[in-house]
Amino acid sequence: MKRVMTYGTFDLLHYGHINLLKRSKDLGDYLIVGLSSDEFNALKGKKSVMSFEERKEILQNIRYVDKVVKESNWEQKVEDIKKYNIDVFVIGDDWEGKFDFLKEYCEVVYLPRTKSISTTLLKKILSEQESA
Ligand code: C2G
Repeated sequence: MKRVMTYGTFDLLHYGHINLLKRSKDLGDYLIVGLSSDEFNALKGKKSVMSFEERKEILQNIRYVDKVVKESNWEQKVEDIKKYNIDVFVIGDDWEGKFDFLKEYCEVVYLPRTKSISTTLLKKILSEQESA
């Protein structure tokens, strides 16, 4: 049983996220997502439209996702990899190189981001529609 883990905010879930989750699951048999808490998002300089609970509810209903745990800080990845016996850490290549220190504990894979879609773009469209 090959265990894969990824992390993210996954706000306003879109096909770029789904594409990442699908490819992550294809790297093994079991996929855990470390979902950024609202507090950790603030640390990342992000304010999500949907709360942690709402984002968690959506992720838990994605066929590729087997477990959702809370991501509360930058430091928890090593302990998560040990706690959940993770074989592969995977994340989008906007993070290329940033998590190479995890290679000591598991395989590290950076997947190409899906072009032309992002939460930021969706937020922009939503706010333009609101003000229209
Ligand atoms: N993603 C993607 N293509 C997009 C948008 C996002 O492949 N068009 C990927 C990102 O690369 C990331 C995942 O989807 O792997 C979740 O994206 P975000 O919610 O923006 O996550 P991020 O803020 O990058 O959080 O500790 C790591 C951080 O929590 C990652």
